[in-house]
Amino acid sequence: MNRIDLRSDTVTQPTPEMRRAMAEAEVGDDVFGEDPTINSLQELGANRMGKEAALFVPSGTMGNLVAVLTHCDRGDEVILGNKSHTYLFEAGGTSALGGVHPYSLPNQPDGTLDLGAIKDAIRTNDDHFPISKLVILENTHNKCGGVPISVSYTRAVGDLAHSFDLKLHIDGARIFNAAIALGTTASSLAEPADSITFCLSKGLCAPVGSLLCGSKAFIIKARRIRKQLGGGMRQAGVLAAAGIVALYQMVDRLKEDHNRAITMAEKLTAIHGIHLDFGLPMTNLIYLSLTNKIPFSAFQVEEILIKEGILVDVVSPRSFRLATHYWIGDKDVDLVVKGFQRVLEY
Ligand code: TLP
Repeated sequence: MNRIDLRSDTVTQPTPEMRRAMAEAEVGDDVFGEDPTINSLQELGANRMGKEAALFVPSGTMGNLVAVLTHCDRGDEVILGNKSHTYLFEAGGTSALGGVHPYSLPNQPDGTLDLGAIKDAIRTNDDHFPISKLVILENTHNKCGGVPISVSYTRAVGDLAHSFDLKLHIDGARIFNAAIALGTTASSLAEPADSITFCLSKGLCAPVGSLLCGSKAFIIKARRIRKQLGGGMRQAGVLAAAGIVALYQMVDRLKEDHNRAITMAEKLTAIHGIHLDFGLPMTNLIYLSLTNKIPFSAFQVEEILIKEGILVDVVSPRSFRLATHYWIGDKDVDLVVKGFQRVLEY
């Protein structure tokens, strides 16, 4: 790769080991449950999350959608954060396709939802109301700066939800980043949840796919819903093979992405006119804004950086998100800092 692509960790390309494993993968028809590589990946993924079973889905978005449609019927309600990916960036799929009503609560700066607000949002039994069925948490929380959500908070939400007969789903697209940042395991973060989605195709570098994990009964139902959505794949073991490599080889090294994000953020914040929106990053996502001393918009800065081969994600007219990942090395960190310096310290 000769450009420095910080737009997302979704841009990561498969490693040489993944490409080899893909070429050599044993495959079968997964709609018949006969793809041995998918079956191995599902077993491995379920194991990593401490759940009974898992389902390979093409994307994190489909994983979350299948989870909501498995937990909820039409007219039910899901309680979730107003900055969550499911609420903001999944094209309203849960309401469009499932008739599931969203009850959004403000995400706190640390990515959490206030426990009292969750309790207040749970509906009483009244014909006027939708039926509260599900709470969704996101870990790490993308729009709250990639912040990891603790085991104790997750447990408190799980206990609250379960005491009212609701379920808890975690959008754990970056759950391994959270686990590494908190010095814990993904399975302890997933333990209070009835279901969790995690992505293989972000920091873990696999080209495609996510796993939805939960109880055996939940996954049997989820499998039928994936089929309804057209997500039943055939010889997709070629994709799952990369996911297996991802789980064995790419998890522990996420620490390097976090360290590079901190270094990059420290150097960027020393540049006149840059403000870190959430302080130093705790994982691999850096959010930064231009102070009002800078006469350019984020779009103008983006355009100049593109000419230098640096790609950033503009998230508002004055701010950016930069994601570090496997394909961003120490030299790239320096080049990015120099790029911003050249543009802003003109
Ligand atoms: N997030 C993407 C964009 O859609 C914003 C990104 O670049 O970060 N949950 C979370 C927390 C996510 O950040 C994403 C992707 C998803 C789910 C959806 O995953 P995919 O892209 O596989 O559908």
